[in-house]
Amino acid sequence: MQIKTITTTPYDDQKPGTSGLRKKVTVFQQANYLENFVQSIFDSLEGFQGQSLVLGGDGRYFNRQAIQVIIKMAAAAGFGELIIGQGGLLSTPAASNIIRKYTAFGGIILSASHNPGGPKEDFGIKYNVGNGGPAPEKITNAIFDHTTSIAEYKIAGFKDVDLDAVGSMDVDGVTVRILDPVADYAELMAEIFDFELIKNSIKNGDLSLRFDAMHAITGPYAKHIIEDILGAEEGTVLNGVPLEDFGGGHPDPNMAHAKELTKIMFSQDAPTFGAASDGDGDRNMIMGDNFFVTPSDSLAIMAANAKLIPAYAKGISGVARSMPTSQAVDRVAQKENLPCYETPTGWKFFGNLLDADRITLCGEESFGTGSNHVREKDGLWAVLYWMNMIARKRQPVAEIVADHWQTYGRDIYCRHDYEAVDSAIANGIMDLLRGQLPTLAGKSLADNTVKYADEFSYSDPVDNSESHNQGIRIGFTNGSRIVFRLSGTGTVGATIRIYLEKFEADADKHDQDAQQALAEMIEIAEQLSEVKKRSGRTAPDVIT
Ligand code: VG1
Ligand code: CO
Repeated sequence: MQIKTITTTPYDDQKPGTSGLRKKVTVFQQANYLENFVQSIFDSLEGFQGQSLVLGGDGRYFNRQAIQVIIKMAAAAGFGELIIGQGGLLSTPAASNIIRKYTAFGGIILSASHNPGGPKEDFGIKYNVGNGGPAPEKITNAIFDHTTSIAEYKIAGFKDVDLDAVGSMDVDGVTVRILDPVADYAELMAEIFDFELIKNSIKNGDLSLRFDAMHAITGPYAKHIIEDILGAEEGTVLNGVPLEDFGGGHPDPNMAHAKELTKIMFSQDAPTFGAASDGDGDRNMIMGDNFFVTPSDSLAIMAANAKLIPAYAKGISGVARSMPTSQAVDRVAQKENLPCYETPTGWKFFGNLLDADRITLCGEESFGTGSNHVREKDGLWAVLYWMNMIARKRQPVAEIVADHWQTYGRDIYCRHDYEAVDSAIANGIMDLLRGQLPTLAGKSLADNTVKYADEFSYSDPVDNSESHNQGIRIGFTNGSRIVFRLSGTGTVGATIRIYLEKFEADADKHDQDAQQALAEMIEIAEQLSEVKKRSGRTAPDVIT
């Protein structure tokens, strides 16, 4: 194999965020930008000579070009085999599954997830380790260190590889294996869920549904599983053709961005079940007939009903949620006597807990839910979980949720995002909050007394690694809570996220609108942070 060594100079902005390195496509198109980062990944790893590397992405603009570069660099670095999704496509959970199933050394996933795509929009890259999950901070920090001093990279001299023909080929001594991106994933789903039951529910009309793939990666997965295997009629999957720019939309499955689905689900003749997934297929939104399920409630309801799903029928070992996720799942864990962990935002923090079998299910408020079947959150899996649950319970979604609240109480929840705020202003807001933390405990704000006010730190119970500055949280004696964080996935300025929640035990008050029920918390949040005042905004950009 002819290997070229190319001299390069460092870029100073290659620090991976919550989920890999995300930048504008134009940033990635700068000379050696992608190459520097990829070489830095390889330089941070040891023992991969002759091993397999999984490669795939969500199909957004720049996916194909990037994959060709990575193939040649991985070959030059000494990987023995490259396992690639046909057309360079793999959903994030499917990539995780393939890493595990074929015992690959790791994988590189190309995606900026829910961020828009296209020549002027976002691209992203992240490294996943051998358990199939996102690299832990120890590795992402090492990658960043390498990017700051990189002086050269190595790349093989062979021609571009044909990504479209399934099969194995030898390219200058490296095996390149192109896989059907859907087959292994569909097989895994069939092992987890009761497909016969779901199929019958669809057939007899108990379960009618729409799935919005948002012109992103889950299109082919959902079409194959929901339409071909489970027999839902053609057209059940909306926007099922992946496009490089997601049709100009924002592939984020929430009511603000999945407009077509939301309109259908809030219409007079809505189906019984509606769902959507994001750019790379790891997020999910769950809806019923004229009803929206918050991701935090969804996680709690899934945990409470795990025994209805074949793969979890024997019980689950524990649950985990990211810190800003509502405490709804904690109530289920308490009742069922299960361990419950609170981790920083980002899926990489669940990996050790899943590997050690301390938890089986986990989730985040940001429309992410998953289990020990892979090491990423999994959008379609969550959708199939709900379909299996509905088929067993034979109840409308709204009733399943109301029953759950009746048993556990309702954690009324919402998140306000202020996007593309000037970074200096956003940092000023966080500093203002930080400065107040020592004085807040015991204080009364409106009718609420502050119980604690701190900045969240996490100590991983499996490997004892520490993560600091993971969000500012203010808890009240009545169980209400406000959390403030800066996003680690945005690419323009800073995004401020405010997470608000309030516990309501009284079933007569469960039917409230979240914004109204949380009005007092929203006001306290502004009083403490001055987000509107300092950013000059009158309202959040997105409310979920
Ligand atoms: C956001 C979410 C976080 C999620 C991350 C990756 O991060 O809040 O919960 O894990 O996106 O999701 P941040 O730092 O912007 O708040 V995905 O579907 O974009 O890979
Ligand atoms: Co995603």
